Amino acid sequence: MSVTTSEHKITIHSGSSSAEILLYGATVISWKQDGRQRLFVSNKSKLDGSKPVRGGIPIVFPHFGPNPEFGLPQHGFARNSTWSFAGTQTENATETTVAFSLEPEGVAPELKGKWPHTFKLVYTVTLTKDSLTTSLSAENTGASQFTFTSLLHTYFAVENIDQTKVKGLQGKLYDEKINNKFKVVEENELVGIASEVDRVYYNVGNAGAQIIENGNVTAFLTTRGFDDLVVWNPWIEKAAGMSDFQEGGYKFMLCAEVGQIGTPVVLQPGQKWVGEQVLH
Ligand code: TA6
Repeated sequence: MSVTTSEHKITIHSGSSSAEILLYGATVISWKQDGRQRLFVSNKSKLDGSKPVRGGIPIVFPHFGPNPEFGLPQHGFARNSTWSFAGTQTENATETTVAFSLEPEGVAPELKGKWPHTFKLVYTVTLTKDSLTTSLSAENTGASQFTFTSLLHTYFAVENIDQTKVKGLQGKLYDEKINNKFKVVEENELVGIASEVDRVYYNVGNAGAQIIENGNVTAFLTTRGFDDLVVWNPWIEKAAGMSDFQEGGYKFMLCAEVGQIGTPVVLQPGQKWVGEQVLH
């Protein structure tokens, strides 16, 4: 049970587990259990703050996807900005929690002011021997309401995407723009990945989803505050087109991303929203 701080990164331990969080984007870039890395981070990813991390758990705020209205990059500014370390909240025999915060003055200089609202984000990372919980709160500290969408863009490490399925989505409605599919009912108990998949599943519920590899549950996530779940694998061509995606990396990753997308959050002045995921 320890917390180690460096100029750019916080490292926490709890039992035989560890996690590393960059101040840049408050991005979790490592989560190990007994030495086993649970998250995929491309070996060509930039970790120097020059661009969002290609892997780990990037934070998406104040909008999921492109947002021409404010001239912000895809997925907003949270993952492109250097957050402040807000200290250790818990450090005991079973869990360690560290906190990070971002307010308008902390937004990356080239993006500052583009989103014309006053806010405070607090992100906590809680590590136990068996789980990683990441929780985002967004508070409206201004004088007028604002609307946002948000998502935790978790890249799970998998042994082989060909042997990987997602369970928990049967009966849910999804959109998949790349294939011009909208409001499709997921009929499969197990969703396999055999080409590019980029789906927003709506109202998945707190029970979240499970990742099944070779018939075994190798990861599962639960959530509160995030209604939706994005499933993404860029597959061969899309991955090859990304300079920071390692050669063949698509085979060893699957994004299962809790998000609040379908019903944007509207915050009145003084109101706070919280969204959380628990990864096992
Ligand atoms: O994971 C959903 C998604 O919106 C995909 O469409 C893909 O663009 C992915 O995010 C990664 O986005 P990025 O901006 O990190 O390349």
